[in-house]
Amino acid sequence: MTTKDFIELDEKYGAHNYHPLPVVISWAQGVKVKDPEGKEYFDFLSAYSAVNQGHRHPKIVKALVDQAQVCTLTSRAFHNDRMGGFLKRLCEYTGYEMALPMNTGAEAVETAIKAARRWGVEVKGVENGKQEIICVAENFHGRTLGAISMSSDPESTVNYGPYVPGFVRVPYADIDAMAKAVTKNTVAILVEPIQGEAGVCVPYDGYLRDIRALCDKHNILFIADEVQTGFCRTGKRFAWQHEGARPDVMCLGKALGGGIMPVSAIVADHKVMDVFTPGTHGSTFGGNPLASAVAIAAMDVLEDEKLDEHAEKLGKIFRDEVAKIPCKNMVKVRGKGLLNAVLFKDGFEAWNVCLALRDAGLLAKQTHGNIIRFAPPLVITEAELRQAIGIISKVLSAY
Ligand code: IF1
Repeated sequence: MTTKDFIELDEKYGAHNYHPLPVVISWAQGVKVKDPEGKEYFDFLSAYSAVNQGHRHPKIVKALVDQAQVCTLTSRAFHNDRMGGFLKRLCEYTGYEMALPMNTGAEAVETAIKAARRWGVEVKGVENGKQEIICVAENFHGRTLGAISMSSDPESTVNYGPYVPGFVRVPYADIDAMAKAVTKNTVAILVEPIQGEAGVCVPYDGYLRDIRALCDKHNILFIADEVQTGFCRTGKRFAWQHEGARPDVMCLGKALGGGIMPVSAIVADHKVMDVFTPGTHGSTFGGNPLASAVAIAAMDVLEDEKLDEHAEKLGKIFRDEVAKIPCKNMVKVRGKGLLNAVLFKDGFEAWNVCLALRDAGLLAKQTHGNIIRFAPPLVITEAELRQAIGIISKVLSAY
């Protein structure tokens, strides 16, 4: 079967809830992918940062295969001999006391919302049903009803009402608006340290520290959605570390599964996590032995290969070099570590650039029409990065 045949199959039998770039990936290794015709591409999306460790990292594949031959799923009705080691590793890696494992990023966000609402009643003393969570405009926290009820994006919310109440949305990176939105019923403030879907929006330096201070002042939980920014993507293990503003709860996902399994979690200290008691939350697949084994290997790779420092160093090279490209429609390149985006003039059709990049051997995806996100696997070498920048330069110069 050819690329055309595979795309037709998707179109015919799959719900049309996506508009993917017309390319089919049938093989992947490290920073490279191939289509059914054998054409090779640099992967500059990394499954939205779920493949930070590179495609099919041998250590993570080995962990998967070894565990698959022993025990894969138990449910939480019984203990298994892998989950505890995974949660201990995750707590040590993140610097939190406890973790609650789920599967997808959206579930981690839901878990954090539930934790905050319960904490609000049981610890802060807010009346049940009155809890408020402050979120910010142009957020992206997933596709569940809870997550889209925070969203300001018409595409992901239209006709899905009634929405979940209890969210108060304020403008992005506006600490005064955030402070004004605080009431006695505010239980949490939820933000992405760098907004991904919004087009890799980096807030002013000090934004997270300001949120931390606001939360401390009013006894509010600071929840950071690090699903996309976490696990070395921005040049630190977690993006909040750029500002030293430690959240009370982190939502984690994507690269926690090493590009192989959906694995997510929230981490927090006892004071929050102890609100969960038997029967109050859970998931059939959360903490399963296969996911646990994979996640341990995923964190080992990030640490052993120092992918935080590597992302920091290569990100600087990327932004410096791309900023030099003579492209008259390019406004700027922004980002942190290896989470970057090129912003084009208003009304510019970045989709066409993505098609041209594809033809030139590099896969990237536009967001908001005029922004292209560039986020290669963090295992990319400097030589590979420079080669990829060459492709980007050649294509962008023509626009
Ligand atoms: C899609 C974006 C990225 C996330 C943050 C939670 C989740 C995500 C900060 C939910 C998911 C996705 C999902 C994917 C596109 C993608 C995305 F463009 F929409 F914003 F990465 F940039 N918090 N991000 O970024 O995680 O439940 O999907 O595991 O098509 O929905 P999930």
